[in-house]
Amino acid sequence: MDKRVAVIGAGPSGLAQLRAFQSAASKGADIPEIVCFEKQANWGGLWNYTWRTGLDQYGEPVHGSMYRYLWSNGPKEGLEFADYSFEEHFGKQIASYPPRAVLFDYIEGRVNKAGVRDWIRFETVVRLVTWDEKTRKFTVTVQDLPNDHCYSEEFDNVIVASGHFSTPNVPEFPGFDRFNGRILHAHDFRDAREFIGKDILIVGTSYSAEDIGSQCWKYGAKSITNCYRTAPMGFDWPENWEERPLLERVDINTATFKDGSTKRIDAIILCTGYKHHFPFLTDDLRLRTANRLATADLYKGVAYVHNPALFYVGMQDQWFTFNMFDAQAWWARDVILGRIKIPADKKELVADVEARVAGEDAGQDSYDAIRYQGDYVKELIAETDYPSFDVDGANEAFFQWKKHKQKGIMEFRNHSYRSVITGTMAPPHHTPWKDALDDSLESYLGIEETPAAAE
Ligand code: FAD
Ligand code: NA7
Repeated sequence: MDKRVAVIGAGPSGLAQLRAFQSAASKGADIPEIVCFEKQANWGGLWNYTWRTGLDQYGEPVHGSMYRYLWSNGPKEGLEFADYSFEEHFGKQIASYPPRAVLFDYIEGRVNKAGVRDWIRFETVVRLVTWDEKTRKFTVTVQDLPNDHCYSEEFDNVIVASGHFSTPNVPEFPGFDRFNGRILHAHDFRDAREFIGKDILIVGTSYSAEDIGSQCWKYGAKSITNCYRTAPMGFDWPENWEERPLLERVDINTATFKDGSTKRIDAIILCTGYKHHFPFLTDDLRLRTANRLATADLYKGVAYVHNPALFYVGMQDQWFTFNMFDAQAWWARDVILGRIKIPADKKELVADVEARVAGEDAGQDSYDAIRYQGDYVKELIAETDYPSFDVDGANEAFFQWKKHKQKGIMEFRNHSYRSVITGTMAPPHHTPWKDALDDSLESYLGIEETPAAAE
């Protein structure tokens, strides 16, 4: 096949795309030339931890938003690859909420096995993508960062897999310029030990707020206060954690909230979400969407309605992650291979998006949202040869997870669930989450360090 396909990003979504094409090739399909551009020096996307914040060694915005001591915030049974189980990777079943390093190892295991590393040009940032209506090709301009060299190449398809939890949404509150403490966004949070003994204010009520607050609590912050714009999280928090209405202003070291109450604080962590940000795409190609399950302008949640030669993988808000990226990547692959036809009439593409938006809006609660995204995964899988798996079973793991969080927000990670890929029950972890201060792979898997390694 003389087609060329560019994949932007080698995080879980981009790697799913590479694995999808490699899987087809291994079954005898004639596949296009695949070139994946990754601005970091290694793959794994957000799971590739960096201590850096701000700008990297080349002056590029640091992609990483993950922090030390991060453990999976949902059960691994909800994200397991259908073609590469945890048991296949680790040689045994492991507990249900692995720390970052363990999940990185798992993500890497599948693509090492597939042998696709050579398809990736690392430390190469995509600067500009343009479309030529006459030639019906994309021109992708990149910068090879170590060699400080820019060049352009032509492609028949572009798959954007650059993630959307990297460019922070940073609101400002009155008095920030006079606050006598640190103000940071979750994107720049790295080590909870920085906040030992401190009174922390967290703005926001979603995953980052819950988890960064829990980290700070676990590693010894004096108190956690989180404030909400819409509604409190409502968990049964430890006694040194409270929820207040939204911040109104800060004065030197005091926060004043919408209900007029005040609190002395040492640091403010803005857990206020992220922006879909694609500075490398021209106006006609750039996805503009809110962070939701039914993204704007993506037919089947993947093909860009204004130019279906362009695909976006992983742009939805996420209950399902790795297995959903797989479902999308297999589907995009099959369009490119000519196995799936996208309707020629744009009205049909737009109608598909509208139906997805209406479907999401009809849901009443997060249980409906999980089912909705599960149904979406099922829909895509049914159209490709991605191994089918028990999506309802994965939904069930999410439902249990939500119940476990309600029961004990600092204990939910001590629970275990059954794999929907191998049917095996996960063992309980050897140490309760709140007491497990070492987040290394060795510690989690119970691997004894050799004396040499420990030195
Ligand atoms: P990313 O992982 O963001 O990867 C995108 C890649 O694109 C990066 O490698 C980046 O360097 C590259 N890139 C970006 N721009 C360019 C460019 N211009 N040129 C070249 N390369 C580029 N999910 C879970 O399932 N479980 C969890 O516990 C979990 N915890 C999370 C915790 C945090 C703090 C965050 C922020 C997210 C978490 N997620 C979690 C969700 C996460 O989004 C997914 O797990 C996954 O990382 C998304 O993969 P991705 O490939 O779409 O994006
Ligand atoms: P989310 O899930 O997008 O949540 C953003 C939160 O920030 C949410 O609670 C918002 O409140 C709040 N927010 C946003 N803007 C403001 C302003 N201006 N003022 C007050 N509050 C605001 O982002 P997360 O970082 O928590 O999670 C993203 C991913 O990272 C997720 O997949 C996890 O796995 C990890 P709202 O409810 O809209 O009032």
